Amino acid sequence: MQTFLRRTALATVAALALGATGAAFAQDIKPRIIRFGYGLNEQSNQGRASKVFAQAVEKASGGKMKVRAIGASALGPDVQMQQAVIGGAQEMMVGSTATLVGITKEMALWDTPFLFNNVQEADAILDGPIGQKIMDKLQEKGLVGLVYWENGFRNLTNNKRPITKLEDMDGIKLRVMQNEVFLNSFKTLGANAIPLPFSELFSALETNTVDGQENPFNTIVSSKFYEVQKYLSVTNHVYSPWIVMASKKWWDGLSKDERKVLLDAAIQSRDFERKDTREEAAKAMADLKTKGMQINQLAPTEAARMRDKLTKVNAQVAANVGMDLWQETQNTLTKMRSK
Ligand code: TK8
Repeated sequence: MQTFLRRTALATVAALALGATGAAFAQDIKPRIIRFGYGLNEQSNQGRASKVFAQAVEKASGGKMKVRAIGASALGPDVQMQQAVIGGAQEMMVGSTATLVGITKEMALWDTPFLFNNVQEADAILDGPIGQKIMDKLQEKGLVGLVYWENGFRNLTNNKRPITKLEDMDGIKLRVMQNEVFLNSFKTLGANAIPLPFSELFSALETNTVDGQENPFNTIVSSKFYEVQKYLSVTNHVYSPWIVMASKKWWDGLSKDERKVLLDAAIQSRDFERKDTREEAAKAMADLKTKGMQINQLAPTEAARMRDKLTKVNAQVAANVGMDLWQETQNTLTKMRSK
């Protein structure tokens, strides 16, 4: 902040000395710096796509806009970054939609267990009118949603036993995201669900504060959970998006051109990210097996039993997001599936 003020003051003095207008001059010498925070490591799908976003912004703006992508929760875990972005202390971030539910209740739609059967369904709904409608709801809360990235289908890891049936969940101390739907889902399945920020997860696993966690293959690889987890059970129990967001306070002060640069770059990063994530996920199981994890696939009959148990969670989601939105989503999915 100090250096920022000093630099601005210097630029103004220099601009006056040269007879240029302060604003035009400042823009010439001082690129707009955009702090873009994320939670995972630099060596992750999230880190790679953040870099793609930063490069695209820099290129399209001719260097006038510079994105500082800051990973590994160095700017704080998702919940803290969301508050900083709302307040304008941080310009942008990418993070979970699950931790946004306290801000925009409609985001809970994405937490519905077994909502999507495959990534094609996820892309179609997220990038279609339903995804847009939910994203637009953020604006009244001080956030501007740009695009959804793929976090992915979540799977369970733990140190107690392979999860082969519903009953295996019994009493497992399972870290969940800070989100009511996840908390209730896993309580309903019999686990001892404990909400924790992602940034505290590795050490919680390492110290046996929790027995397990659930995240997509990619994150189990990039966050090295295989070092502290023995069993991986492929459940695909829910598809999680990430969302790229900007501070509305800050966004409102940008020019039309600057906004277009950011939105175009966000779309470019999204397309890269989904492809990269899917390629990595396809190789991840073999990779994790080599790294010593014991992997099992949840049988469809057991997935069905879990799904049955979770219908009351679905009712809670429907009530949270509103019946109209819930019904519109179910109808759209039904139509897609009948094709
Ligand atoms: C990273 C998180 C992570 C999410 C979680 O900041 O918390 O488990 O899946 O990707 O957003």
